Amino acid sequence: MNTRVQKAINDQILKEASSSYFYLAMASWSENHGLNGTAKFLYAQSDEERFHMLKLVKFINERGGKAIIPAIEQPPVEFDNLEKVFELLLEHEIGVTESINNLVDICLQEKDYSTHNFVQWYVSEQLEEEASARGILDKLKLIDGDKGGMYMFDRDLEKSTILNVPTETNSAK
Ligand code: OFO
Repeated sequence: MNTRVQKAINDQILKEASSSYFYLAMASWSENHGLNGTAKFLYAQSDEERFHMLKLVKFINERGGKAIIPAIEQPPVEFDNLEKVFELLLEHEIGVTESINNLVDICLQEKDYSTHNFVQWYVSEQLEEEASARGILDKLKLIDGDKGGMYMFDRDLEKSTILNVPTETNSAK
């Protein structure tokens, strides 16, 4: 496997693993603040990021390269409020998009077209994830801390998580 591409994918493994841990910390914080629907959503996001990581690990290994399972920094324990949680999540996803774009660039520079093709899945995934985080943040801004609004928000997020539970056909996500 091209060593520069392999190094860039290994860097991405760390990013996806850190995302998974970051969202796990957010899920746990939400659960401790009575936001059970939000916690369910964030636990599912955390699982999704772990899957993104795993997909990269397998991609490298199946091509005769060597995937590196990285050490992960401890994520925060406390968050100011729920709006802050989703602001951080969006900021984080924007950073992940940048690093996916960088990976695409490296594939093109190295003329590694099969990895380039594989990485396109992450390009579309990032579009979806950023849009979802922006949508949630817009709702939270509208609610502006109103208790009734927060109750409905939490319930709606739980419903959307149940609807998006992976099935046999969409488990490639
Ligand atoms: Fe949302 O970061 Fe993975 O790809």
